[in-house]
Amino acid sequence: MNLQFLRHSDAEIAKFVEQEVVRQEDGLEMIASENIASPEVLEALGTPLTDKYSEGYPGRRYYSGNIFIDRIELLAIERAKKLFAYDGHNAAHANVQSHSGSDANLAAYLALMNPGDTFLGMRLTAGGHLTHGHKVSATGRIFRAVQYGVRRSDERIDYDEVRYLAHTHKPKVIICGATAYPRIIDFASFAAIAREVQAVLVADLSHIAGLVVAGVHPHAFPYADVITTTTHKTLRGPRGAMILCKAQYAQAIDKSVMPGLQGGPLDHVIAAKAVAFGQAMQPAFRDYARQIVQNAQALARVFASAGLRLVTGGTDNHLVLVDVTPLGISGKIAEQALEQVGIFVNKNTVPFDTRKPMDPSGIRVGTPALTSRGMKEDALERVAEFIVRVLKHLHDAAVLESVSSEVRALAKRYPARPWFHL
Ligand code: DSN
Repeated sequence: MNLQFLRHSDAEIAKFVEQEVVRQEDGLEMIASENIASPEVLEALGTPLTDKYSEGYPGRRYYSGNIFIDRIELLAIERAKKLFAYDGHNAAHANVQSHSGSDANLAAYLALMNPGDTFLGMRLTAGGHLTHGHKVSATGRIFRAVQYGVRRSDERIDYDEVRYLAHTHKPKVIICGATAYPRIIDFASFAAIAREVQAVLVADLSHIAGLVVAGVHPHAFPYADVITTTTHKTLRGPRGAMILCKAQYAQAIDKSVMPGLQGGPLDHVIAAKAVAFGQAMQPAFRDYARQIVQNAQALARVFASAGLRLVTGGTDNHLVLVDVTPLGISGKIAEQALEQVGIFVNKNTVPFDTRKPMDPSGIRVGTPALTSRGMKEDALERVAEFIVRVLKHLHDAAVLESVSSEVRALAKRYPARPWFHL
């Protein structure tokens, strides 16, 4: 794989693409929502499928010439249903056309609610997502969003609060799932609450889908009525999303995605999703997912023994959320210092944060991409030590320089894309 045509005819873009590839190769990508797609996924993305229009669904298109596109989408659907099988039963329905997680969530809401209806979602500052009802998101403007959070005492989801809010506000939908929550999500408790108030339960698995299908995190089916997920995070596919649901919601979900929200699907992305679903069904993917969690726990151990404050005290999944304010710094300062040495994390609010989202109290540190590079606990312990050294010696140029060269040396030992030739 290389850039032979691009380099020749559009040197400006080619140069920046090359620089970005080198940045990723030389650095340590620890943004919890990022990963490294396989060469097969990238190949599928780079095919002439991008040129095709195929509004509609397999067998029911608004354009001709979709015989092979239909087969690809049907394969993607069948694989998605099998990948999310629970208890020996495939998922009843899959829609693989959503362009992004935000689109998928909006499509699910529009299928299940009318504008003005009430739903319950997790507060962004507690670890939720914008589309779980934040007031600046369309989801918080179109619908009446009521937000739940975590307990002050242990920073874990407050199921008593969820139950109280559900009984008080009688939502049509309850959405669970998070972007910055390091613990297991108890889908059974959410489902029990949803049943008590006759709400539909949507589980947004975007961050943990790879862990769920590998059996490393409890499955959301059969508890959730609808699952939304991106395909590029722990699932390690192309940028995009999908929706799975019980049979009774299938028609409404499909209509909501197209024509409700989208026109033509991205057929090259759907092909790449199918490839990634096939890869995620291989036994090696289970080992990969298990290693993601073991690596995050290795990070957490080193952080904790260095005295850092971890939200909830540790992790059960792919990420660690660190409150850096006890070190006398903010999340933004920590993010910038780590970027300087080639470690990429993101500043993040912590529960009950009193600081602003653009300069919050924490950083979110994830292991999916480094695990894709083949790193195991020993490597992650070293990475954790790098992070601790940087955070504790922010103004010591010698320390930063030495960590920076150690980062590059470690990155070299674990190539991100040995098959990508510049
Ligand atoms: N941007 C994703 C994340 O980083 O969690 C969610 O939208």
